[in-house]
Amino acid sequence: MHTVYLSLGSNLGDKEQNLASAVSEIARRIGDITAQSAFIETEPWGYDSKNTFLNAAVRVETELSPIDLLHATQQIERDLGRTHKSRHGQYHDRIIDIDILLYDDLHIQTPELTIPHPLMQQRNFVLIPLKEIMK
Ligand code: PH2
Ligand code: MG
Ligand code: MG
Repeated sequence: MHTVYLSLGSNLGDKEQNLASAVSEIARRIGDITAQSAFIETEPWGYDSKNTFLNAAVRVETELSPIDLLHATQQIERDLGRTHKSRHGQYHDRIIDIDILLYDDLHIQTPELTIPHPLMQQRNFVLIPLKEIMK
C-alpha cells in the first residue's frame, strides 16, 4: 500500500460539486481517503482569470503505481468534463484539476510525471490544504 497526497482545484462551473465529485471518484477508483482538507477559495496563480479557484488536498492509500495513479487521475479529470491540459505553464480555467503532490517518499522525474510536484513549494493554494492534512 502506498500513501499519496493529491491536490484538487476547480475554477469553472459548480466548483464545490466538482471537488466533491472528484473526491468520490478518487475513493472509488484510487483508494481509501484517509484525510481531506477544507475547500479554500484562492486567487488564480500564474495566469489572469476572473474565475477564482476552490482548492483542496486529500491523502489516499492506494495500490496503484505512480504511472497508473497518474492515468487514473487524468481519466477522472476527463470524465468530470475537463477539456484541455495546461502545457508549458500556460494555464486555463478548468472544471477539475487533480495533481499528484507526494507518493510515499519517492522522487521520480520522467517526461510524463515528476514527483514530488515540482511547483508545490511555490503555491500557497497547495501548501495550505496540504499542511492541514499532514499535521
Ligand atoms: N492551478 C494551476 C495554476 N494556477 N491557481 C489557483 N489558485 N489554484 C489552482 O489550482 C491553480 C492555479 C495549474 O494547475
Ligand atoms: Mg495543477
Ligand atoms: Mg494538473
